[in-house]
Amino acid sequence: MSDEAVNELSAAYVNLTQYEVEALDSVLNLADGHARQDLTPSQLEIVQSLPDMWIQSIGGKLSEIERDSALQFFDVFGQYSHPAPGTELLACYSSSVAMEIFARSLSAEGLLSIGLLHPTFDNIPDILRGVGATLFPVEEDDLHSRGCIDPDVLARVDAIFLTTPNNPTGQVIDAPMLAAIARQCAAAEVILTLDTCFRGFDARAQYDHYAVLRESGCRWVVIEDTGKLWPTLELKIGWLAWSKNVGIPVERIYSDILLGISPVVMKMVQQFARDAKEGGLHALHAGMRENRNILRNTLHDLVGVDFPDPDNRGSVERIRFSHLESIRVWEVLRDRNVHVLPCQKFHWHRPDDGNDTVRVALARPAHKVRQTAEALREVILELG
Ligand code: EGV
Repeated sequence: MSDEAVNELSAAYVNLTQYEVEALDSVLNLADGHARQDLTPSQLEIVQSLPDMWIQSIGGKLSEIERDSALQFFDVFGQYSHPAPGTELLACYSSSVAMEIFARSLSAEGLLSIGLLHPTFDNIPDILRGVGATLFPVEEDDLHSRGCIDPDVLARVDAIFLTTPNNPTGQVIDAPMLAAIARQCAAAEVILTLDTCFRGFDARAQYDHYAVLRESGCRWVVIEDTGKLWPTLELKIGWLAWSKNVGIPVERIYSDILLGISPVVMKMVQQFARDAKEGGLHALHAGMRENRNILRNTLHDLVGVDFPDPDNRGSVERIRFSHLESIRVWEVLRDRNVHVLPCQKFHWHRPDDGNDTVRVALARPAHKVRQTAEALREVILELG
């Protein structure tokens, strides 16, 4: 394909979500990172008890329902320091809504220079730019080889925004590195923001982040998500947590947008988190491992095909081609009603970095991952 044709094809789509929307009605939708695997038997029981949760919620004390839900969720993922004195927590309809509230809170204080991880899912730069922010890339490879933020970036910004585990690479910021970054942010008086939406998939991301953040004394915001984990048909919570000393009006902006989310959803999240603790998390990790193996094993012998994220344990996997344009692979697959994502738009600062990769969602029934992998194999051989 000519450069022109490639640019034309990807310019026809404004963002990654547009590709995802196009895939929603397809049987082989491996585009979006939402959870679409089958319910386990014990999860199905929770779904069947939703009418009871509805009735129990009527007249229930909202603050207690919210506290119990948060405690169960933070506990199962190792965030034992939460809640702690000096911290706040509010529930949003989704993590993107939480990010929007965070972004507007920054802008209310004129804090509009933000260092953002590169690459990462493109609705994050879009939300931040939507409130007028100027973005500075925090290059992921550089971040991990340094073990901290580039001082040149740190000096320019009011806030740092990092996704861990990252989407789509799966890279995790470990505890020593988080401590180093938090100390840097404390010293530079920069707000440290973490998006931990994919935390649940990776035990390496389940050390107690809130203890590290508190220890550092930095000002921080964390966005947690229940939406990527469990197949709950878009019923989910984006938790927005922050340190009381954060210095931006998070609570006021939240109140402009939301009074609160449904107690039914809070109770549902609590039950899915309890189930995760009682074996569901183990099953979730095993399911992702199985699907990742299916994809890798189906394609591993093809010349010019590799997997750039060997350590990724998240619910998405990138595939890289030495000799093919990702947009062409995406297009031919789409014409067969098989949907994945071309990766250009994850690279919000340098889209060409994604010319050779596609992302495949793994939170699907195994047979759909297998059929998609087989279709990918055919397409790669045909185009090659
Ligand atoms: C992924 C899409 C938007 C996002 C999907 C995602 N949400 N656009 N508000 O949830 O990796 O596919 O994160």
